[in-house]
Amino acid sequence: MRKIIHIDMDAFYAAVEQRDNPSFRGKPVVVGGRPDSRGVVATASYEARKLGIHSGLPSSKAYRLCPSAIFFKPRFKVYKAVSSQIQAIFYEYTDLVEPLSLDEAFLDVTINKKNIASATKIANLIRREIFLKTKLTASAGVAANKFLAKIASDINKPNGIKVITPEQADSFIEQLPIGKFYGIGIATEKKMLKLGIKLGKDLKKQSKTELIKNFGKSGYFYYNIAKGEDLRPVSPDRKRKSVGAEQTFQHDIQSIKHMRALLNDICKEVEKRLRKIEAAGKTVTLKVRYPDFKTVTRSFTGDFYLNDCATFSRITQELLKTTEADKKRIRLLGVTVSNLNINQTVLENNQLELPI
Ligand code: DCP
Ligand code: MG
Repeated sequence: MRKIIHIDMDAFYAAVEQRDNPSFRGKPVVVGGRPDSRGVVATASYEARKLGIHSGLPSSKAYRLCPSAIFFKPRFKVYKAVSSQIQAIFYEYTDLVEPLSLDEAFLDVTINKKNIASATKIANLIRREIFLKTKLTASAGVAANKFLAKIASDINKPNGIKVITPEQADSFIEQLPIGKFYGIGIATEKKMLKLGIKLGKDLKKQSKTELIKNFGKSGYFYYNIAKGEDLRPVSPDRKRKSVGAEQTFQHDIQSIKHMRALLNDICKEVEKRLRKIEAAGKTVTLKVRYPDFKTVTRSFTGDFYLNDCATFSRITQELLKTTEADKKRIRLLGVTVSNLNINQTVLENNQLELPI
């Protein structure tokens, strides 16, 4: 049996700002775009969350919800420095560390450098050390796999810990609303609710065949997690080489105008994913698949690091002209950005399909 810990910092960017500006502790703090801009909230302090402010909300709306909130521009350099500090703490216990972003990581402590048998004890030692070194709080989830550990770390946030023992796993999953499942996004949640799958126990009742019929390959994954089974290893040190998004269309696309619009949507998603990991890249690759599954790629490499949708859109529209898009219909479009200006470890999700 494995011992997995998921650690996640509390209100990360906002907590750093409150730490460095003590007069704003205990007050609603928003980090992200200015309230008078078209930007969005990156995160909000727990005081601001009580008023309905959350990540992804337009900053203008956050301002309307709480005009007295203090808005901060993100200081990525500082957040990255804290991230290095907490990672150094993780490595004191194990080399099996898999960061998902600046503020969270999985650790496999089944065998660990300090020979501590209790994963709960390790998680609490790590949380204490994080606080001593950074003056910031973290929450932890402890379980026998990544799926459960990730969900657990959210339960007693902020500054909390939740252990899900193998004995508790079944009843925990049965009562879990489908939207809380790690790996089930909003689009899948909606689809499941339509099918009457509301809680883990409803998912558990589904046969493998039924799930695969409704959700394709992901059906296997849903089938297993409903039973609390997740064999994915904690994979350390995955160097991210590219960021991309692609979409297979329900019907093959014929009109060039329509292709351009879809391409633009995909570029938007690529921009979003790059921003999430604060990356930019010099190479843009367009992938086109025709109805007969023949797949071609076209690339462009520039002199500068790029990270915005408008530029990606312009480049990929040009690249599209060098394919047979005007003669054939198209089954799939994809855009990938590589030659990145970062080399950080992140979750293996760079080619997730877009929700249609
Ligand atoms: N972030 C962002 N845009 C999002 C989500 C998050 O820029 N849509 C940034 C800001 C967060 C950081 O990533 O501080 C970590 O994300 P989390 O989802 O872990 O959120 P927080 O750490 O802010 O809060 P929580 O206490 O819920 O973990
Ligand atoms: Mg966090």
